[in-house]
Amino acid sequence: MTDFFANCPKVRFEGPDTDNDFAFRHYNPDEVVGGKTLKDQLRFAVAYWHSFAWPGGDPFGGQTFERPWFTDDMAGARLKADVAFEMFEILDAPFFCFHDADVRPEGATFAESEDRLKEITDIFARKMDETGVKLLWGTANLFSHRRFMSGAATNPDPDVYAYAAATVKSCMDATHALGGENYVLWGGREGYETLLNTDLKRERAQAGAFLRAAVEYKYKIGFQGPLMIEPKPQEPTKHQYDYDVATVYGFLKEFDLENEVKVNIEQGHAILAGHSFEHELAMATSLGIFGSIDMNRNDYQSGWDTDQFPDNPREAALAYYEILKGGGFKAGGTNFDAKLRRQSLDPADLILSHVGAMDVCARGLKAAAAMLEDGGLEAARAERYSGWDSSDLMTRDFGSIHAEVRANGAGPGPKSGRQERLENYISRFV
Ligand code: XUL
Ligand code: CO
Repeated sequence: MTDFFANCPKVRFEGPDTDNDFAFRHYNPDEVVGGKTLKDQLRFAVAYWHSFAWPGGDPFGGQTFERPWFTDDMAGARLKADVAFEMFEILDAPFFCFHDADVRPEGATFAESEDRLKEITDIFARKMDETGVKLLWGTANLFSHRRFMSGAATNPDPDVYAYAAATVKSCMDATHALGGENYVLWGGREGYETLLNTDLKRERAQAGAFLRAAVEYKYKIGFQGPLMIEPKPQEPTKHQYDYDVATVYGFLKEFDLENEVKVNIEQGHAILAGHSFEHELAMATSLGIFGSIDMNRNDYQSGWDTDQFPDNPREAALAYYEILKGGGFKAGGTNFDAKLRRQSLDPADLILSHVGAMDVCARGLKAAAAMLEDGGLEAARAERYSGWDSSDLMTRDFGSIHAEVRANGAGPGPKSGRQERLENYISRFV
């Protein structure tokens, strides 16, 4: 045991009336909602990078957090792993997610970096065995190191493509060895700063070839989980190729990968793309590529990716509504790709941020399940489109339609979309 969380008791469900900060008010992992326990519906994961590797910087200032493991050596990496698993146990978090660069210091060579990753993932394997915590997904950090400044798969230099491919192979191996349930590819710097120096067509072809090689490697090693792309429109680059769900789907279609790769959708990225989270979720479920979520919001005023813990039950309800309507999570889950505010220095802040987020998600999921069971939204939708149930228009040509419309006189009368009525309906459940 480390003493990092010495003042943080284990968090348990105590119900809405408790005044204990270190308690869940709404997340009772054993409560059955929509046919499954909340633990199995929500499948919470802690993100290693923001909770344990992020130093607290922003564009105007550097590190604010002082963590005893910020030593950039393997002793620090081992201490970080100890503290991380202590936090998973305090929260009873069923899953975690990590990038290679979160868990080990960079080595002097590729081989040294890979050996260090292996040493830490061996420690993870033992700790996962002892605690029952599982890996929701693994991923590679192909964006922080300066070698990736002009992209990874889409780099103009083929040697960087090779380094990125070897890195993804090592991270897929690590994820597979740990029984990870998914593997994520977020195209950190797969985009451009200026079109003036960019060959769009070539870069997209490189990204397609890279993704195909990842899919082939998945089959080669017998990895069962989905590969997932995480869409994001911009930041760090001015334009990212994986802009949003619809763009990713077009990309997958172009390279014949739409049946092989799913999406990990982040609320903050949806907002950056000018969408709502539920729009991106509905798009993915309707296209059959929904995989998992990163449940972290952005600030609606600041216009950049602030990665904040969710605090809005209504937004959570609308998101989980789309997820449950689509059949719920399969291999995916709810990852908190969220970081503390840089003034939140205390170890307790790390715990309480997750406690609040887990409660907000539980409230959202319960409201979503109740709305689905009630069926009010689906009934209203079915009623709105009911004219199509008996219509053959989509199989007919313009000539016959035109003749019929001419013979029918005045034409159709508009009907209310009833938006406010539906918004009031949501408010009944949240
Ligand atoms: C960046 C982001 C990443 C991915 C994993 O905005 O969301 O942390 O989730 O690389
Ligand atoms: Co994310």
